[in-house]
Amino acid sequence: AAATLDYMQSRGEARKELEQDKLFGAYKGSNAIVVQAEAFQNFVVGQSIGGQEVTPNINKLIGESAYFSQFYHQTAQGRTSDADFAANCSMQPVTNGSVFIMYAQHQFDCTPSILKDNGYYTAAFHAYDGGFWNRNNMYANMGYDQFNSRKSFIEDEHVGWTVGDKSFFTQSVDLMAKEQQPFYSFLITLSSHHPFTLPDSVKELNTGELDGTLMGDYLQAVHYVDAALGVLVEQMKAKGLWDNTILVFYGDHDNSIKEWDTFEKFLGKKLNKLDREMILKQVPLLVHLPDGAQAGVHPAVGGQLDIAPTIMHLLGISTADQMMLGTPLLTEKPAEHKVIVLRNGSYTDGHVYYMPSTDGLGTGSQCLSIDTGGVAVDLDECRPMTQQVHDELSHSDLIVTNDLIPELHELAAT
Ligand code: GP9
Repeated sequence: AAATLDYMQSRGEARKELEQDKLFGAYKGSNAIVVQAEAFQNFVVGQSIGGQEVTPNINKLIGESAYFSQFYHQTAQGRTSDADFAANCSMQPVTNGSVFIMYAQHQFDCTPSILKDNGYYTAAFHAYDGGFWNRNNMYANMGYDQFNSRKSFIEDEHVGWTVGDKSFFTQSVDLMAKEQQPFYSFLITLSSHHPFTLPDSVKELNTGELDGTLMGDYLQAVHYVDAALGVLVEQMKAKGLWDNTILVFYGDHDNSIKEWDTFEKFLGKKLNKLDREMILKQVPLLVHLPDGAQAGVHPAVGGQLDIAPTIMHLLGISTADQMMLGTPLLTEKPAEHKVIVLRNGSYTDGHVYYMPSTDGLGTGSQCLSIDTGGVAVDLDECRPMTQQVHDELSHSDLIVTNDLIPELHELAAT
């Protein structure tokens, strides 16, 4: 526990140093709405098919929001629940299983409880059964004041598994507008869940030669979710929430499609090993600030573990003493030597990307250059980061599986 405390305190010191930054507290007292979009991957952003934009609303939002073009999901078997845990608690999920199910009774330092301690009303919104991924129990433990699950929504427009994201967002903003401010709202979409079956009434994309393929259905689904995001923005503006709320939008994980030929047909190019990794591991991150500052493409590397520290940084809430692994992404200058660690042991600094061997013997490990499009480079290019990766994964495993945080807080207080 002492070694883990030392490591976690070093992560807190890294965030503490960044508190000198002019963006620390620049949006103090703002509301925060975080949208976790089901299977929304980065490769679709900015793309078109048959002359039609796949993500017109995101493309427009990039002009007035920070868009992180090299942002990674950090999920494993817990899929959507892993993304939620990583983004709200800034901790690596477990390799096998789901923290939400296996360790829901453990204590973590997560956004809902931290903001609640700072006067925020905190609510989660997900129009599905509250027991799925054990959310009822995990959300109570994370400190949410309210969890709006399926029973809080009218299914006036059924898309895929439940009410469509357009109506989900409209109904969620109606609920938020009645809440005390400042509030923290965490919304999980569902319309773009595999196998991406949308009713014809909501299909607005001409998928051409991909029509009838899983990729065509996926593009149709993300086009609908993008339109729903447009509805969310309009509803926020209509309720007077656009100019006093930080809006965060990110994808949770990949779309499970395995037919690489359909990716190549859509993207119009052959895909090398790095291209495939980037497609599988990158999701978009958009951060709209109340004054529209920081707009444009941010190439600095980031991951889902950085979302909670980023929100706290902007709100001026110190996380120096919180047991979190991430660092804020919106700072005057990007954090130095930042390394994004994925749960399977892959890692990147934004310039090289390390892929562990599948045989576990290290023989097939590869270090690929991102800067030169996937050229394999000497493993020594990646080695400087291995200690950071080992520390992040091993200390996180210990904290998550042993409920160390109460003990670490006690040790830190002595
Ligand atoms: C249902 C949904 C499942 O609540 O979150 O998503 P999944 O984890 O299967 O991607």
